[in-house]
Amino acid sequence: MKRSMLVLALAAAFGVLPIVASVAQAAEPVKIGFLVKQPEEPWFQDEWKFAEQAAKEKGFTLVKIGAVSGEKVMSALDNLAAQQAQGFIICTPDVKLGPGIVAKAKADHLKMMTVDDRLVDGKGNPIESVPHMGISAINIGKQVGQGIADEIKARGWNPAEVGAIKVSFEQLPTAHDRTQGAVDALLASGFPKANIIDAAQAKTDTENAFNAANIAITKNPQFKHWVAFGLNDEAALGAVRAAEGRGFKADNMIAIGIGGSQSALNEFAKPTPTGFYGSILISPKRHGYETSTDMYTWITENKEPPLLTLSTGMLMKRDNIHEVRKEMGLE
Ligand code: FCA
Repeated sequence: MKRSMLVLALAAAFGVLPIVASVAQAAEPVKIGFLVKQPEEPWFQDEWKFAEQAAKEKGFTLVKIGAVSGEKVMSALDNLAAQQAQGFIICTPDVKLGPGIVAKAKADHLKMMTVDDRLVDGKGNPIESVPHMGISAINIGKQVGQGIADEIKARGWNPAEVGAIKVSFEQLPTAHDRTQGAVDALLASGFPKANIIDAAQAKTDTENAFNAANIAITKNPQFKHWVAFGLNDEAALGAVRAAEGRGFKADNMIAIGIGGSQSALNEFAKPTPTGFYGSILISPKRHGYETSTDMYTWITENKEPPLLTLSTGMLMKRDNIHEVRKEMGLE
């Protein structure tokens, strides 16, 4: 403090104030955008919450933006540039926007990082030059499939009488990989391939999963029990609600989601168990806090984040919520 006053006094005395002013400008306040494709989804609210925590700790401004379409993304980036932001983190509404987003970020002089959904180029290959934090989708999918297979066994169900609803969203690579992992684990456990029913959802929310699962159940009256999985908790919940509507309650339904945020916790908090048996808890803390901190370090120290980070998950059920949340650093 004293020293800076001395510098100012000397500067004033020697008439070099303009130089001091430009040095001060060099340490501009840091502003980082955090764009998410589905702001109403609890997972993304958690990511924002942890990004806010990083902002408070490091002293930067976080600009939270719900970017539900390509147009919104593009105008948000111009807006961020106009507000003198230096970088952003994005979970894009469509991974195929990849080349357009990269070009826009460059034109707007914004550093960029992706989270959850990795951008693809014109050929559908991941854009590897953009630092990304995602989940190890195949492995987490396998945890889903294994959890379901174990529970089928524990209940003594005959797999021939069990239908599996695969709520799919093939246009998103991480969704493809997650459900593929679940299928792989189910098949490895001896589950019949013919009993896996594809239920394609039009959007990754509960309502669209409900519609897709409802058709799958109606078309397959031969099954006595059902299991279900999809890319997130919303997908699994949609299938659970559809099954309930057809009379398949907790005794006859085993669904495991992915996420473990408020959608799953609300379901577990219901006094009577539902068909939503479990969720693979993934880390909104790493995805929100770590990405924002990485971006801050990139801006302030010019240290680029690792190009690819994949986070892991743990099976959370009604009876181990607190253990698992503690283990993942959430409690
Ligand atoms: C995707 C899904 C989200 C969440 C995230 C980690 O973006 O759509 O629900 O699972 O990956």
